[in-house]
Amino acid sequence: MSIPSPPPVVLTIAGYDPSSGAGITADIKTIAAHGCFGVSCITALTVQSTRGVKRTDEVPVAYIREALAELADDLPIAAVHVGMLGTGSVAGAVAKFLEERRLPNVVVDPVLKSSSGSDLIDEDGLVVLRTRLFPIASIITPNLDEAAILTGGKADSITNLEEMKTIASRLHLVGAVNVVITGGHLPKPLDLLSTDGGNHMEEFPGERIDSRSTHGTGCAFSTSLACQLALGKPLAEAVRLSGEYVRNAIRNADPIGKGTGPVNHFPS
Ligand code: PXL
Repeated sequence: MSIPSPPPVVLTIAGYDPSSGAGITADIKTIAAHGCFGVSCITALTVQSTRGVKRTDEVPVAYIREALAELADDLPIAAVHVGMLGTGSVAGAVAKFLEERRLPNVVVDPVLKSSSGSDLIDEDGLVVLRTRLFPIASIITPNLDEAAILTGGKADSITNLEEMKTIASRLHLVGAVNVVITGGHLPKPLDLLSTDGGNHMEEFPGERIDSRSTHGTGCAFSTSLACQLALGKPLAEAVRLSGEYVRNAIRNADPIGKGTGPVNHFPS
């Protein structure tokens, strides 16, 4: 008889979306759907629904510091997902935690704005993201707009594969070790994985899915990636599986709310 092994513990460090489409409560659903055990640290509060973000509030930095230390002292964390950080002081506390603890499989989703256009990080936070979190991340997962803005460009400026490749190379120069740019909004959806300083690039074709239920796709992709890495999948395979996970979650979503509905992490 084999001894049952406990599921990998995945830590998500992210903001709170009360509607559970994005943020920490959605991440916990993603982690559970992968058979992992989710633990979390809230970085910011938002008031939002499927109709968009109405307000954001800070969480005390001392709370974040202590919550992260308590979890890391107790649990064998197999992967970390970092989402919305809100401010420079929060981002700094998260960076210090990751620099000191050197946890494996750190997936940093550089969340800049909500899909409804609200800023989810301040200018100081952006600096911490680029200078401290990118170098310590196993992989970063910007979408097209985030990738453009993080390299000094403008939203909506990346429209094809060649531009994605150029921007991925620039993200390595900014300090990222591995990069996956998610291109779900391209006419021909596609994710681009860039490793080895940009010397190796791999394309992962997606699929256009006509749906209003796309709230939380970025969180779902990056958290799924953390789970796949925690489960021991090689990076390229983990990226492919995360893309599939998100498409399946969109395809099986029920129409919930008056705006952009949440994806479904538990299709029946
Ligand atoms: O999708 C980005 C995102 C991440 N985290 C939180 C959010 C959002 C978008 O609204 O609210 C908490």
